[in-house]
Amino acid sequence: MPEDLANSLPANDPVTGALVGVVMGSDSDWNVMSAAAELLREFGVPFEVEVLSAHRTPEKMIAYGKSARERGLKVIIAGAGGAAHLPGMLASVTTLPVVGVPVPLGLLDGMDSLLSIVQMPAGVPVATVSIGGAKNAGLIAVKVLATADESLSDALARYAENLAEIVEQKNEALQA
Ligand code: RP5
Repeated sequence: MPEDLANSLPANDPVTGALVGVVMGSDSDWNVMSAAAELLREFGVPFEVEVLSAHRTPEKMIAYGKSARERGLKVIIAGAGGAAHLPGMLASVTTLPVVGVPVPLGLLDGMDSLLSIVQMPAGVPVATVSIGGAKNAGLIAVKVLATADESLSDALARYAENLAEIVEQKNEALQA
């Protein structure tokens, strides 16, 4: 793992017993992908973080995808920018759900990333979130895990209630 990425990881980032793999094509994607890690940490979901490139480290990427289920992962969140082939290639070698995060780069505002992740052929789905939508990718992973975990389901309900409360507080502030 690149040193600057390692340095920016949460101090209590759990590496063993991970249920979610947060992977990205480059350490330069971390400024976007860290939102997924933060969300998972907020819900207490063990996760791992890895840089894997469909183009620069293709064999490592395939090995990661092929071993993910047997290593205990339940969901993979994959972010990439530009010719963003990482999520789709991982989806092609694992039965786990893959959530794709289009990372915006400098020139095309992330439309290139979005289209190259979302336009998968029938039979090989990637659950694609919005451009830069790593937080929602984390929430989708939590929701998948919550199908078999009542405490996570309760935590998601509290999260939704909190969102509603924030809206009400903003409404009250507008009336003041
Ligand atoms: C993609 O190329 C990565 O996911 C990243 O978004 C983009 C640029 O990578 P770097 O040149 O910054 O390493 O594969």
